[in-house]
Amino acid sequence: MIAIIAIIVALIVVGALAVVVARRRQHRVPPPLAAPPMPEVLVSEPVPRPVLEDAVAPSLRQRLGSSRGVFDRVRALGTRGALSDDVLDVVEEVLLRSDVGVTTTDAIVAQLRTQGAPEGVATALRDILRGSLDRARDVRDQADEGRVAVWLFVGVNGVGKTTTIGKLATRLTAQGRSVVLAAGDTFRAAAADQLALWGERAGADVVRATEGADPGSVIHDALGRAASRGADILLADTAGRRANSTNLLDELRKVRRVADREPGEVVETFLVLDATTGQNALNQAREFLAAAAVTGIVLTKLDGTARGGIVIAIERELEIPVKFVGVGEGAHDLVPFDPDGFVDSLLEA
Ligand SMILES: Nc1nc2c(ncn2[C@@H]2O[C@H](COP(=O)(O)OP(=O)(O)OP(=O)(O)O)[C@@H](O)[C@H]2O)c(=O)[nH]1
Ligand SMILES: [Mg+2]
Repeated sequence: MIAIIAIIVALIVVGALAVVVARRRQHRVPPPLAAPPMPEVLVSEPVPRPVLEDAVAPSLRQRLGSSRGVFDRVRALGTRGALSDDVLDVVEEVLLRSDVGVTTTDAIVAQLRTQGAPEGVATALRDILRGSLDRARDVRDQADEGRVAVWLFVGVNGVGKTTTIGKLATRLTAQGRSVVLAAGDTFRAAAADQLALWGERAGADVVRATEGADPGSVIHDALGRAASRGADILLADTAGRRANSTNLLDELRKVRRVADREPGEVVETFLVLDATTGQNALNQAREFLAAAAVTGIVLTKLDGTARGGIVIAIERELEIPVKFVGVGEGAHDLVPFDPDGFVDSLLEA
Protein backbone atom coordinates (compact mmCIF):
# COMPACT_ATOMS: atom_id res chain seq x y z
CA MET A 1 0.00 0.00 0.00
CA ILE A 2 2.76 2.37 1.05
CA ALA A 3 4.63 1.45 -2.11
CA ILE A 4 1.60 2.27 -4.25
CA ILE A 5 1.17 5.66 -2.49
CA ALA A 6 4.91 6.38 -2.97
CA ILE A 7 4.64 5.57 -6.68
CA ILE A 8 1.56 7.82 -7.03
CA VAL A 9 3.34 10.68 -5.18
CA ALA A 10 6.45 10.20 -7.32
CA LEU A 11 4.31 10.29 -10.47
CA ILE A 12 2.58 13.47 -9.26
CA VAL A 13 5.94 15.11 -8.48
CA VAL A 14 7.43 14.09 -11.84
CA GLY A 15 4.29 15.34 -13.63
CA ALA A 16 4.40 18.67 -11.79
CA LEU A 17 8.05 19.07 -12.63
CA ALA A 18 7.32 18.32 -16.28
CA VAL A 19 4.58 20.98 -16.31
CA VAL A 20 6.89 23.56 -14.68
CA VAL A 21 9.67 22.82 -17.17
CA ALA A 22 7.23 23.05 -20.07
CA ARG A 23 5.87 26.39 -18.78
CA ARG A 24 9.40 27.75 -18.36
CA ARG A 25 10.14 26.77 -21.93
CA GLN A 26 7.05 28.60 -23.08
CA HIS A 27 7.95 31.74 -21.15
CA ARG A 28 11.59 31.76 -21.93
CA VAL A 29 12.55 35.30 -22.79
CA PRO A 30 13.44 35.37 -26.45
CA PRO A 31 17.01 36.34 -27.19
CA PRO A 32 17.28 40.07 -27.84
CA LEU A 33 16.96 40.99 -31.48
CA ALA A 34 19.97 42.57 -33.10
CA ALA A 35 19.61 46.35 -32.81
CA PRO A 36 18.38 47.88 -36.08
CA PRO A 37 21.08 49.84 -37.86
CA MET A 38 21.09 53.50 -36.78
CA PRO A 39 20.26 55.97 -39.52
CA GLU A 40 23.35 57.70 -40.81
CA VAL A 41 23.75 60.99 -38.99
CA LEU A 42 24.33 63.83 -41.37
CA VAL A 43 26.50 66.39 -39.67
CA SER A 44 26.52 69.49 -41.74
CA GLU A 45 29.74 71.43 -41.96
CA PRO A 46 30.12 73.70 -38.95
CA VAL A 47 29.53 77.32 -39.75
CA PRO A 48 31.81 79.85 -38.08
CA ARG A 49 29.32 81.99 -36.20
CA PRO A 50 29.64 85.71 -35.76
CA VAL A 51 31.11 86.59 -32.41
CA LEU A 52 28.35 88.63 -30.86
CA GLU A 53 30.01 90.31 -27.95
CA ASP A 54 32.96 92.56 -28.08
CA ALA A 55 34.34 92.81 -24.58
CA VAL A 56 36.30 95.99 -23.86
CA ALA A 57 38.10 96.31 -27.16
CA PRO A 58 41.85 95.81 -26.76
CA SER A 59 44.07 98.42 -28.36
CA LEU A 60 45.76 97.82 -31.69
CA ARG A 61 49.05 97.40 -29.82
CA GLN A 62 47.52 94.61 -27.73
CA ARG A 63 46.06 92.94 -30.80
CA LEU A 64 49.43 93.03 -32.48
CA GLY A 65 51.12 91.68 -29.35
CA SER A 66 52.76 88.71 -31.08
CA SER A 67 54.18 90.82 -33.87
CA ARG A 68 55.32 93.45 -31.37
CA GLY A 69 57.12 90.72 -29.41
CA VAL A 70 59.36 90.01 -32.41
CA PHE A 71 60.50 93.64 -32.34
CA ASP A 72 61.43 93.52 -28.61
CA ARG A 73 65.08 93.09 -29.52
CA VAL A 74 65.12 96.17 -31.73
CA ARG A 75 63.41 98.31 -29.09
CA ALA A 76 66.01 97.10 -26.58
CA LEU A 77 68.96 98.31 -28.70
CA GLY A 78 70.51 101.36 -27.08
CA THR A 79 72.78 102.31 -29.98
CA ARG A 80 72.61 105.73 -31.64
CA GLY A 81 74.41 107.18 -34.61
CA ALA A 82 76.38 104.95 -36.97
CA LEU A 83 75.28 101.31 -36.78
CA SER A 84 77.67 98.37 -36.42
CA ASP A 85 77.29 95.14 -38.36
CA ASP A 86 76.15 93.42 -35.15
CA VAL A 87 73.32 95.88 -34.66
CA LEU A 88 72.32 95.64 -38.33
CA ASP A 89 72.35 91.84 -38.02
CA VAL A 90 69.82 92.06 -35.18
CA VAL A 91 67.58 94.31 -37.26
CA GLU A 92 67.88 91.98 -40.24
CA GLU A 93 66.99 88.93 -38.15
CA VAL A 94 63.99 90.64 -36.61
CA LEU A 95 62.65 91.83 -39.96
CA LEU A 96 63.01 88.37 -41.45
CA ARG A 97 61.31 86.78 -38.46
CA SER A 98 58.38 89.13 -38.80
CA ASP A 99 58.07 88.07 -42.45
CA VAL A 100 59.03 91.34 -44.07
CA GLY A 101 60.74 89.13 -46.67
CA VAL A 102 64.29 88.99 -47.97
CA THR A 103 64.08 91.64 -50.70
CA THR A 104 62.42 94.25 -48.53
CA THR A 105 64.62 93.45 -45.51
CA ASP A 106 67.78 93.91 -47.59
CA ALA A 107 66.54 97.28 -48.81
CA ILE A 108 65.66 98.45 -45.29
CA VAL A 109 68.97 97.31 -43.77
CA ALA A 110 70.91 99.02 -46.57
CA GLN A 111 69.00 102.24 -45.91
CA LEU A 112 69.70 102.00 -42.16
CA ARG A 113 73.39 101.39 -42.80
CA THR A 114 73.58 104.49 -44.95
CA GLN A 115 71.61 106.88 -42.81
CA GLY A 116 72.47 105.59 -39.30
CA ALA A 117 70.19 106.15 -36.32
CA PRO A 118 70.67 109.59 -34.74
CA GLU A 119 67.66 109.05 -32.47
CA GLY A 120 68.09 105.33 -31.89
CA VAL A 121 67.51 102.21 -33.95
CA ALA A 122 63.82 101.77 -33.13
CA THR A 123 63.01 105.34 -34.20
CA ALA A 124 65.06 105.07 -37.39
CA LEU A 125 63.42 101.77 -38.30
CA ARG A 126 59.99 103.16 -37.48
CA ASP A 127 60.54 106.07 -39.86
CA ILE A 128 61.73 103.80 -42.66
CA LEU A 129 58.79 101.42 -42.26
CA ARG A 130 56.36 104.31 -42.05
CA GLY A 131 57.87 105.80 -45.20
CA SER A 132 57.35 102.56 -47.09
CA LEU A 133 53.63 102.57 -46.27
CA ASP A 134 52.77 105.73 -48.13
CA ARG A 135 50.12 104.53 -50.59
CA ALA A 136 46.74 106.17 -50.95
CA ARG A 137 44.27 103.88 -49.27
CA ASP A 138 40.94 105.59 -49.61
CA VAL A 139 38.01 103.23 -50.08
CA ARG A 140 35.48 103.97 -52.81
CA ASP A 141 31.95 103.36 -51.68
CA GLN A 142 29.91 105.41 -54.15
CA ALA A 143 28.96 104.39 -57.66
CA ASP A 144 27.98 106.63 -60.54
CA GLU A 145 24.47 108.06 -60.57
CA GLY A 146 21.85 105.32 -60.88
CA ARG A 147 24.29 102.46 -60.28
CA VAL A 148 24.78 100.22 -57.26
CA ALA A 149 28.30 100.24 -55.79
CA VAL A 150 29.73 96.73 -55.56
CA TRP A 151 32.56 95.49 -53.38
CA LEU A 152 33.82 92.14 -54.60
CA PHE A 153 35.77 89.88 -52.23
CA VAL A 154 38.19 87.31 -53.59
CA GLY A 155 40.78 85.03 -52.03
CA VAL A 156 41.51 81.37 -51.31
CA ASN A 157 39.39 79.46 -48.84
CA GLY A 158 39.67 80.09 -45.16
CA VAL A 159 41.36 83.47 -45.40
CA GLY A 160 38.37 85.28 -43.92
CA LYS A 161 36.32 86.61 -46.87
CA THR A 162 32.90 85.89 -45.40
CA THR A 163 33.86 87.12 -41.94
CA THR A 164 35.28 90.31 -43.46
CA ILE A 165 32.06 90.91 -45.40
CA GLY A 166 30.08 90.42 -42.18
CA LYS A 167 32.27 92.88 -40.31
CA LEU A 168 32.08 95.47 -43.10
CA ALA A 169 28.31 95.03 -43.39
CA THR A 170 28.08 95.71 -39.64
CA ARG A 171 30.20 98.83 -40.07
CA LEU A 172 28.22 100.12 -43.08
CA THR A 173 24.76 99.54 -41.64
CA ALA A 174 25.87 101.27 -38.43
CA GLN A 175 26.70 104.26 -40.63
CA GLY A 176 23.14 104.18 -41.93
CA ARG A 177 23.97 102.65 -45.31
CA SER A 178 21.57 100.14 -46.79
CA VAL A 179 23.51 97.02 -47.63
CA VAL A 180 22.82 93.88 -49.64
CA LEU A 181 25.03 90.80 -49.37
CA ALA A 182 25.38 88.35 -52.27
CA ALA A 183 26.26 84.78 -51.32
CA GLY A 184 28.35 84.20 -54.43
CA ASP A 185 30.13 81.27 -52.78
CA THR A 186 27.76 78.57 -53.97
CA PHE A 187 30.39 75.88 -53.64
CA ARG A 188 29.00 74.77 -50.26
CA ALA A 189 25.67 75.55 -48.60
CA ALA A 190 27.36 76.40 -45.29
CA ALA A 191 28.95 79.45 -46.92
CA ALA A 192 25.55 81.03 -47.57
CA ASP A 193 24.35 80.06 -44.07
CA GLN A 194 27.39 81.79 -42.59
CA LEU A 195 26.77 84.93 -44.65
CA ALA A 196 23.07 84.86 -43.71
CA LEU A 197 24.00 84.88 -40.00
CA TRP A 198 26.17 87.92 -40.50
CA GLY A 199 23.49 89.62 -42.60
CA GLU A 200 20.89 89.02 -39.92
CA ARG A 201 23.15 90.44 -37.30
CA ALA A 202 24.15 93.48 -39.34
CA GLY A 203 20.66 94.20 -40.63
CA ALA A 204 21.70 93.60 -44.24
CA ASP A 205 19.65 91.84 -46.89
CA VAL A 206 21.18 88.54 -48.07
CA VAL A 207 20.59 87.07 -51.52
CA ARG A 208 21.51 83.41 -51.81
CA ALA A 209 20.88 80.43 -54.04
CA THR A 210 21.09 76.69 -53.70
CA GLU A 211 24.43 74.93 -53.45
CA GLY A 212 26.06 74.57 -56.84
CA ALA A 213 24.10 77.44 -58.42
CA ASP A 214 25.87 79.74 -60.83
CA PRO A 215 27.62 82.44 -58.77
CA GLY A 216 27.08 84.95 -61.59
CA SER A 217 23.32 84.52 -61.35
CA VAL A 218 23.42 85.08 -57.57
CA ILE A 219 25.28 88.35 -58.11
CA HIS A 220 22.85 89.28 -60.88
CA ASP A 221 19.82 88.62 -58.63
CA ALA A 222 21.43 90.48 -55.76
CA LEU A 223 22.02 93.49 -57.99
CA GLY A 224 18.36 93.38 -59.01
CA ARG A 225 17.33 93.30 -55.36
CA ALA A 226 19.71 96.10 -54.43
CA ALA A 227 18.49 98.29 -57.30
CA SER A 228 14.81 97.69 -56.61
CA ARG A 229 15.24 98.48 -52.92
CA GLY A 230 17.39 101.50 -53.55
CA ALA A 231 20.23 99.93 -51.55
CA ASP A 232 23.48 101.78 -51.91
CA ILE A 233 26.07 99.06 -51.67
CA LEU A 234 26.36 95.37 -52.52
CA LEU A 235 29.02 93.19 -50.91
CA ALA A 236 29.65 90.07 -52.96
CA ASP A 237 31.19 86.92 -51.50
CA THR A 238 32.94 84.44 -53.80
CA ALA A 239 34.16 80.87 -53.49
CA GLY A 240 37.74 80.40 -52.42
CA ARG A 241 38.94 77.15 -53.78
CA ARG A 242 42.47 76.67 -54.95
CA ALA A 243 44.03 79.78 -56.36
CA ASN A 244 45.91 77.85 -59.02
CA SER A 245 42.77 76.28 -60.39
CA THR A 246 42.05 78.03 -63.65
CA ASN A 247 38.37 77.34 -63.06
CA LEU A 248 38.30 79.50 -60.00
CA LEU A 249 40.04 82.38 -61.70
CA ASP A 250 37.78 82.06 -64.77
CA GLU A 251 34.78 82.03 -62.50
CA LEU A 252 36.02 85.20 -60.81
CA ARG A 253 36.41 86.98 -64.13
CA LYS A 254 32.84 86.03 -65.01
CA VAL A 255 31.49 87.12 -61.62
CA ARG A 256 33.25 90.41 -62.02
CA ARG A 257 31.76 90.99 -65.48
CA VAL A 258 28.27 90.37 -64.11
CA ALA A 259 28.85 92.58 -61.08
CA ASP A 260 30.10 95.42 -63.26
CA ARG A 261 27.17 95.32 -65.64
CA GLU A 262 24.28 97.79 -65.12
CA PRO A 263 22.91 98.43 -62.57
CA GLY A 264 26.10 97.30 -60.84
CA GLU A 265 29.45 99.04 -60.75
CA VAL A 266 32.41 97.38 -59.09
CA VAL A 267 34.07 100.16 -57.12
CA GLU A 268 36.41 97.98 -55.05
CA THR A 269 37.78 94.48 -55.51
CA PHE A 270 39.29 93.32 -52.25
CA LEU A 271 41.79 90.51 -52.19
CA VAL A 272 41.56 88.94 -48.76
CA LEU A 273 44.83 87.50 -47.43
CA ASP A 274 45.53 85.63 -44.20
CA ALA A 275 48.48 87.21 -42.36
CA THR A 276 49.25 83.96 -40.54
CA THR A 277 50.38 82.42 -43.82
CA GLY A 278 53.14 85.02 -44.16
CA GLN A 279 55.06 84.92 -47.42
CA ASN A 280 52.65 82.32 -48.86
CA ALA A 281 50.04 85.05 -48.88
CA LEU A 282 52.22 86.94 -51.34
CA ASN A 283 52.36 84.02 -53.74
CA GLN A 284 48.59 83.58 -53.59
CA ALA A 285 48.15 87.27 -54.16
CA ARG A 286 50.18 87.23 -57.38
CA GLU A 287 47.87 84.61 -58.89
CA PHE A 288 44.78 86.59 -58.06
CA LEU A 289 46.21 89.88 -59.23
CA ALA A 290 46.65 88.37 -62.66
CA ALA A 291 42.95 87.48 -62.83
CA ALA A 292 41.11 90.18 -60.97
CA ALA A 293 41.59 93.92 -60.99
CA VAL A 294 42.34 94.09 -57.27
CA THR A 295 42.04 97.57 -55.78
CA GLY A 296 42.88 96.78 -52.17
CA ILE A 297 44.04 94.12 -49.77
CA VAL A 298 42.23 93.07 -46.63
CA LEU A 299 44.78 91.43 -44.37
CA THR A 300 43.06 89.23 -41.80
CA LYS A 301 44.17 87.52 -38.59
CA LEU A 302 46.87 90.05 -37.74
CA ASP A 303 45.91 89.38 -34.13
CA GLY A 304 47.01 85.78 -34.29
CA THR A 305 50.46 86.02 -35.80
CA ALA A 306 53.99 87.21 -35.22
CA ARG A 307 54.26 87.81 -38.97
CA GLY A 308 52.89 91.35 -38.99
CA GLY A 309 55.80 92.46 -41.17
CA ILE A 310 53.97 90.88 -44.09
CA VAL A 311 52.08 94.19 -44.42
CA ILE A 312 55.33 95.88 -45.47
CA ALA A 313 56.17 93.12 -47.94
CA ILE A 314 52.69 93.20 -49.49
CA GLU A 315 52.74 96.92 -50.12
CA ARG A 316 56.29 97.02 -51.40
CA GLU A 317 56.19 93.92 -53.55
CA LEU A 318 52.61 93.92 -54.82
CA GLU A 319 52.19 97.68 -54.99
CA ILE A 320 48.59 97.38 -53.78
CA PRO A 321 47.43 99.19 -50.65
CA VAL A 322 46.30 97.30 -47.57
CA LYS A 323 42.94 98.95 -46.89
CA PHE A 324 41.58 97.00 -43.92
CA VAL A 325 43.12 94.71 -41.34
CA GLY A 326 41.35 91.99 -39.36
CA VAL A 327 42.37 91.90 -35.72
CA GLY A 328 39.94 89.36 -34.26
CA GLU A 329 36.79 87.38 -34.92
CA GLY A 330 34.24 89.86 -33.58
CA ALA A 331 32.01 92.13 -35.62
CA HIS A 332 34.11 95.18 -34.79
CA ASP A 333 37.49 93.54 -35.26
CA LEU A 334 38.18 95.00 -38.67
CA VAL A 335 39.77 98.41 -38.91
CA PRO A 336 40.92 100.62 -41.75
CA PHE A 337 44.66 100.11 -41.98
CA ASP A 338 46.47 102.94 -40.21
CA PRO A 339 50.23 102.91 -40.98
CA ASP A 340 51.12 105.18 -38.04
CA GLY A 341 49.23 103.07 -35.52
CA PHE A 342 50.67 99.91 -37.03
CA VAL A 343 54.31 100.97 -37.01
CA ASP A 344 53.99 102.50 -33.54
CA SER A 345 52.47 99.26 -32.25
CA LEU A 346 55.62 97.45 -33.29
CA LEU A 347 58.31 99.95 -32.43
CA GLU A 348 57.20 102.64 -30.01
CA ALA A 349 58.56 102.18 -26.50
N1 LIG B 1 41.62 85.74 -35.21
C1 LIG B 1 41.01 86.09 -36.35
N2 LIG B 1 40.25 85.20 -37.00
C2 LIG B 1 39.66 85.57 -38.15
C3 LIG B 1 39.83 86.87 -38.69
N3 LIG B 1 39.13 86.93 -39.84
C4 LIG B 1 38.56 85.73 -40.01
N4 LIG B 1 38.86 84.89 -39.01
C5 LIG B 1 38.45 83.49 -38.83
O1 LIG B 1 38.92 82.73 -39.91
C6 LIG B 1 38.06 81.64 -40.19
C7 LIG B 1 37.72 81.58 -41.66
O2 LIG B 1 36.98 82.73 -41.99
P1 LIG B 1 35.92 82.75 -43.19
O3 LIG B 1 35.36 84.11 -43.21
O4 LIG B 1 34.98 81.61 -43.10
O5 LIG B 1 36.89 82.53 -44.41
P2 LIG B 1 36.51 82.45 -45.97
O6 LIG B 1 37.60 83.12 -46.72
O7 LIG B 1 35.14 82.96 -46.19
O8 LIG B 1 36.58 80.90 -46.23
P3 LIG B 1 35.84 80.03 -47.41
O9 LIG B 1 34.38 80.39 -47.35
O10 LIG B 1 36.12 78.63 -47.02
O11 LIG B 1 36.46 80.40 -48.70
C8 LIG B 1 36.84 81.86 -39.28
O12 LIG B 1 36.94 81.03 -38.16
C9 LIG B 1 36.96 83.32 -38.87
O13 LIG B 1 36.37 83.59 -37.61
C10 LIG B 1 40.67 87.79 -37.97
O14 LIG B 1 40.89 88.95 -38.35
N5 LIG B 1 41.23 87.35 -36.81
MG1 LIG C 1 33.48 82.10 -47.00
